[in-house]
Amino acid sequence: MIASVMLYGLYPLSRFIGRLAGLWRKAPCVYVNGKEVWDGGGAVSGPQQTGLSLQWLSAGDTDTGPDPDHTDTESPQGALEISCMDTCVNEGSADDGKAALGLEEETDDRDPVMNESVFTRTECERRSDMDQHGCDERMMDSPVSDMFLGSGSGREALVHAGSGSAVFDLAALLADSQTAADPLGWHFPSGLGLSQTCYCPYVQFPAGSYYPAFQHSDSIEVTWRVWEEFSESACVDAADAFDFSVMSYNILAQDLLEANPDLYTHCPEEVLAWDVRLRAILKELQTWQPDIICLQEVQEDHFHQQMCPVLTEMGYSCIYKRRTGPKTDGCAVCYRSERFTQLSVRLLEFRRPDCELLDRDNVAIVLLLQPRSALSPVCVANTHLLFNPRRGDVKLAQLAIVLAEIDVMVQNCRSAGRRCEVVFCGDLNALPSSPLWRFISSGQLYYYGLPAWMVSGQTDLSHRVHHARLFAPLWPSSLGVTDRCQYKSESQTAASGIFPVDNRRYSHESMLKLRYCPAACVRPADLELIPGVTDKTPDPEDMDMFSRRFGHTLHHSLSLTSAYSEVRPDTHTPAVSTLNSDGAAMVDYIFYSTRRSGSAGEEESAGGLQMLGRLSLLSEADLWSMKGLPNHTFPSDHLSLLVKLRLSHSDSHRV
Ligand code: KL2
Repeated sequence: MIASVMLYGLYPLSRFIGRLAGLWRKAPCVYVNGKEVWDGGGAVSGPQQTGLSLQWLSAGDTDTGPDPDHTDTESPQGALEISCMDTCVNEGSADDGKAALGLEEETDDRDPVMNESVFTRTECERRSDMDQHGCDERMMDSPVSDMFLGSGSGREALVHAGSGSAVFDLAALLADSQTAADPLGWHFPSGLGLSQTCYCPYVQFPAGSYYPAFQHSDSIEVTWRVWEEFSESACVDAADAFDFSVMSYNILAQDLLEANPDLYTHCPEEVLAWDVRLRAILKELQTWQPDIICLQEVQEDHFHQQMCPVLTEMGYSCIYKRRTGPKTDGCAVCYRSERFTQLSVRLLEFRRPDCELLDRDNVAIVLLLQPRSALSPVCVANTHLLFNPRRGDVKLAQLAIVLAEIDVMVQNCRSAGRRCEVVFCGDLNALPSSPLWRFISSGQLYYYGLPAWMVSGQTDLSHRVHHARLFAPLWPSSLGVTDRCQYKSESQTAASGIFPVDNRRYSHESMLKLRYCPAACVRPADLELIPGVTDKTPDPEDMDMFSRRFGHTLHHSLSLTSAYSEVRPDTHTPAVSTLNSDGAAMVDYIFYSTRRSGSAGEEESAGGLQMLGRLSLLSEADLWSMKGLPNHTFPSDHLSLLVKLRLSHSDSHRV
């Protein structure tokens, strides 16, 4: 009897009280490697998604794209060792390479998070296993870290101190930096931000249950960014194609970060330190090794002293263009020299002293790259357009200059009888579906009367009484760029403009432009009223016809598609590429030459690039569940964009 009372009465009661006490002690939340990060939002997955980035890594050096048979689901660490040895090591044995790349599991005795208050001993069981393997295997005393902190002795520091040959030791630095920056147990098994280990401290049965509570200590994996494959849409055999990857990444210049501290009040101080961010950025580049890297907000001194030497050692050739004016950052394009040669390059400054509209300091790089194993060149453009949400007029003019420069490269190729595909990357400071975005995607924009703030869609200023609006011409003809976003030919330059060509006679075209220009449509206050003549207001339909004819529509003739869509295809939540205290948005893009559709017969000669895959973006909720950007995983206030594109050889000779 007493035994029955104890079994059916006291035991459940004691479990119930115990569970209540447990709940009081600790809220049910998820820890990622020692940090409370996840409250139910975000993408949670099993290890199968890890395989996607492994496919990427293992296929990185070939032209054949990810191996569809590669379904390696072994432990992520082991898998990464294999794939990185394949892709990263140029010199030395595979073992040397593994060590040099710093891919051993890591540990750090200085970890402040590794204490009993965060993890119970049971919860840490798996982690301790990992740590034991990783202890002391990482490369120590990297001389490069000195250089990264600005006190090193330059390029020599990049060479591994102990090795006979001058083996580049970026990885030792990365291993060292990883452990210095990250808490014990934190690991990136297959790429930055991918498949981190999470610990779920409690899985509870409903209160009052007779069943004993699970003290569940298994880890789960949170895959923040997944590799999305589109290779099934590939129209061409891998053997008949040149596959290459492109990254666009605004890495947040440290000077800008420090100039706008209000944007980063949500961030713990340690994630804002440049040396920590630099290491994470380099680690990310090292992980993916894109064939072409387009960076924005690259601080000049950081680039020349720290990033360029490392990227050069990684096999990249780099081009840098600093902004004009006092701001210290700019754009960079780096390409893997073993895959491309450079045919030409243009460094663009948007500030034009003779043009009142173009008075901002943004820049762009446009270059023509020749793939080593393909016939036709690829034009790569990279820019960071003006931020100011009110100045859509300036953004459009800056964009038109980039498009005109791309057009020159494409036309030059055409006149040499070759096709030229285009990849246009950048932080455009404009939202998807904004007029600016639609202009790039559709090739035309009817802008007459459009409020300038509306162009980029960044803010809603409709409550304002006065709006600066867009009227023709958007920029003066002296800029030499037509409303088709092409440079004027000599004869066009001479014939254009409202002013007389020969200083004696107005051309018919000029007179028509005067008649229908906005100024001509404003009724003078003292205009004498003549019935049927001066009381007539222009017919909107007429206006529309004449606006279209006389330059109220902007065109371009490049056929471009955005690699990223507005919503995440899996969750249908808006995808964002940047987040700070002011909010989140998608402002970064990779546009690529569209494969023009036609009948089945025409398809083969349609040209264009095909997207084989891309690294997914995240939603705003995902990012806030990681405490916003930058965070311990993502070192900038932007996410990197990464796509894999296919250029087919069979199109190369077609123009
Ligand atoms: O939106 V950006 O961040 O593409 O990540 O581009 C600009 C802004 C960058 C270069 O000018 O500096 C940031 N409020 C918020 N962000 C600003 C501001 C501002 N007033 N000014 C510059 N930036």
